[in-house]
Amino acid sequence: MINSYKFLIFLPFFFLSCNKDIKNDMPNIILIMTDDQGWGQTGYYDHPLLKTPNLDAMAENGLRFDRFYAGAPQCSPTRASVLTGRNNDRTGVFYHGYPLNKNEITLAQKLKNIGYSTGHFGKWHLNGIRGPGVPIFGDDEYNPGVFGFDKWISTTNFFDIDPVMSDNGEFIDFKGSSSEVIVNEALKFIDKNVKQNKSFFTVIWDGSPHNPFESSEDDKIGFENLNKQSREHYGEIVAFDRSIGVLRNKISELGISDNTIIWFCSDNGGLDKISPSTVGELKGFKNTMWEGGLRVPGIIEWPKIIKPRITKYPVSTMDIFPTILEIVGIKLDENSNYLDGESVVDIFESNPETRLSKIPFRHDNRGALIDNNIKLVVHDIKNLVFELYDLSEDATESNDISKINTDLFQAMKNEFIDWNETVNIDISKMKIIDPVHWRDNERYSPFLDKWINRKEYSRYIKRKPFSVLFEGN
Ligand SMILES: [Ca+2]
Repeated sequence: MINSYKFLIFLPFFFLSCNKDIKNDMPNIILIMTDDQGWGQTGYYDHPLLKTPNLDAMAENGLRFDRFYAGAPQCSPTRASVLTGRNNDRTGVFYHGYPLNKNEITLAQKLKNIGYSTGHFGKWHLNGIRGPGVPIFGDDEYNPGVFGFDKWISTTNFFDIDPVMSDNGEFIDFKGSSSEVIVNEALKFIDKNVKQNKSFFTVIWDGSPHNPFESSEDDKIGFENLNKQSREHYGEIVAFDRSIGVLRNKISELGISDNTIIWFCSDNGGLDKISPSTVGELKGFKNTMWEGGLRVPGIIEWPKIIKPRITKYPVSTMDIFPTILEIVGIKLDENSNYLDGESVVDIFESNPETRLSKIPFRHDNRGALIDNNIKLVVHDIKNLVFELYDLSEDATESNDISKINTDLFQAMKNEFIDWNETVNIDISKMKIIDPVHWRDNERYSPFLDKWINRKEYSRYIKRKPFSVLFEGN
């Protein structure tokens, strides 16, 4: 056990040291993430109804990942994996709403340390608060500022039309579609940094197309024959796509496109009960370890380095942290936290056949381990219930090959069990903080009268303050 843990520890550093020549003079970096957009929900995958001209243009101008994985099949856990390069359970974010452990070192902190201006815009969901998004207090001990963001206009969770958001602690009522609001605010931040000749790191975490589903009449054109919730949900993706156009146009207008990295993905797989299917032909939906729960749209655009291409190389949100550190020349050392992801800088300019390290997942007592086309699915970690699939021949995960590939199955199981033990060790060292709903947090009491008529809040405010039975994630 100890030996394998050591091996795992040193693996990422080996890969980080491989590629030196791509090191760049502090490119601008923009990370964009949608909330609950499934793998099948883009125009570039020939969706039967949805058109996403702006995502399509981005894909045509960048590297399109056809096997991009959210670090977990759920929102907060994946967000933790983006900021840390680590499996969510290691960071204390076991389920939606859990706060990010304060011992984590985030990408924002790393980039701020070398002179980047850092900003977060939109859904945060790493501060231990559940329920539909409310603005975050300036002295919240888990706010984006605590984790390295200089500027933040953020909510605790998803947000919709005319959101109330927190501008570094000041509560502000905004007007307009949620995607438009955060992109416009992010662009003010970007514009200011460009004028000051400062490199920026901008995180835009959208609240669309998460429920409640609500979109404008214009954005629902073409979806007339869908049921109401599908129509509104798809309309939200149209609005999000338009915001991508606004963002890319402004970046171009500012003359910084060439050396600006824009990395887009979704935070978990698509939703069931929406039609047409949110996951294309994949199996499973959000909250499952099937491909439909984990695989999401992903694109990176960086004209200076990346020539337009499509890749089937498997990449996950846990790779974002080490990839960006390599790009900006930050080295990890023995005091760094163990990473579950690795730098994928190599695939920007070449097309490796296989990925050397495996991609591990663990969430809610379930897991997965992906070794290129081979996928171990862990249905129950405590009771060791495993299956094995070959995605190259079985994209819908219908044919469990564990009984006919017993050696491979055993090796994958052993590797998962060893890795899982390293996560248990990290968890045993931390203080676990359970999330609470804002309705049950007395700091929000003074705002309840003012917010009682807001559609997204009213049903929570009208009930008595005790733990809710249902909230989104
Ligand atoms: Ca989500």
